[in-house]
Amino acid sequence: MNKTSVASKIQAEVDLQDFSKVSTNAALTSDQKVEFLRGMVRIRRFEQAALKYYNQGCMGGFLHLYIGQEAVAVGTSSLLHADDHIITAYRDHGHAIAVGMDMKECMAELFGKATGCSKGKGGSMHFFSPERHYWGGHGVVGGQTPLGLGIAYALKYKKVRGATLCFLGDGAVNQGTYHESLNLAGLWSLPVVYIIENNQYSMGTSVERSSTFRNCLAQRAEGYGIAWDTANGEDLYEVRAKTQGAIQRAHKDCRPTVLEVRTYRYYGHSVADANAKKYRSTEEIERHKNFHDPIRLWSKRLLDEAIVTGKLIDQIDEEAVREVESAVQFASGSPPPRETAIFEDIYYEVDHATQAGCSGTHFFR
Ligand SMILES: Cc1ncc(C[n+]2csc(CCOP(=O)(O)OP(=O)(O)O)c2C)c(N)n1
Repeated sequence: MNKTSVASKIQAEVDLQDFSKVSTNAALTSDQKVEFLRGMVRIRRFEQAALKYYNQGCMGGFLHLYIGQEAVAVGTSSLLHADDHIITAYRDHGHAIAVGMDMKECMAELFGKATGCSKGKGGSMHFFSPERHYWGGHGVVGGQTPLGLGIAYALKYKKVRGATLCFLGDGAVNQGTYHESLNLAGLWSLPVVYIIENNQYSMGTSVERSSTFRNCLAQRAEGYGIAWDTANGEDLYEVRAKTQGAIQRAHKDCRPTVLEVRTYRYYGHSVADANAKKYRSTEEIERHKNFHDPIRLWSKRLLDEAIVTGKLIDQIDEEAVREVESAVQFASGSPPPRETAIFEDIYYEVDHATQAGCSGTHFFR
């Protein structure tokens, strides 16, 4: 091989790595790229305010922050089509805002108010918006994985060309329910995309201490006959390119995918996790903040591409801060749920005394 062809091979490899040139990204307009920045900044500002008011005692329950992972929610949800669905775990604020939920209804939910997206009865871990195909916010680790499978099953059953994006953490990949879901997703060929947000820790346990397949969790999908891939969660272009491939597989071939996105959370597992620095060093956290922050990196990219100015970045930030402030005002001024609301929005079935029931045959056969 002569020198020129080696150089062109290297160049080709470099191009392959440049996800800005993948068609899904190449088609982006400048306005869309700026919107992604706005999307990530809005999530971060929302959560910074959530932390402040949680510490002031304005919220009950837990608060799990998504700060550091914003490119995953914004990148993946920017690709959703009208018939696609999304479901996640308890670290759910970022996905909710990314799918277009109003910050006011989200903040009111954190404040436990009747105007919240779950009428103030769900709290931080249970944001829902069925009209936006956002199926929550689930507190049981891995509990959302069979539910996501069920949504994908419904799409196929109803012959709707859609995909379900089901997010889970690196700790949830060791739950039996996830493996049962993967088995059925592969066996029944369902249009589901399992997105593992590998933020490297499940509570205080690092992924190295809790999982086999240490360098790659997604590879386990092979055993279930499912396609898999990995993405760098600090790079919006890469997240989008890889997610796009998975969504296409769901839409065109009705096949599942497992996509592992490497990311990082800056705060503890929840706000209650005051010992976050016991299981990871300050240097590690600072390194991520300084060199791998998705908002910083995206801002720099847009500056380099001359799509934004420093002034515009500041303006986007100020607007987000103002939006959050008015969401806090709305939430604190809203009424709590009525006492009787505790008996509402509960699913139950009455076991009718029918002949079938009496004969011992299951009524819902
Ligand atoms: C079935 C079940 N077991 C244990 C818990 C307690 N728990 C809550 S979060 C969590 C860690 C999950 O970590 P991971 O899936 O990596 O998600 P991350 O917090 O990193 O987003 C555990 C063990 C739970 N909520 N549900």
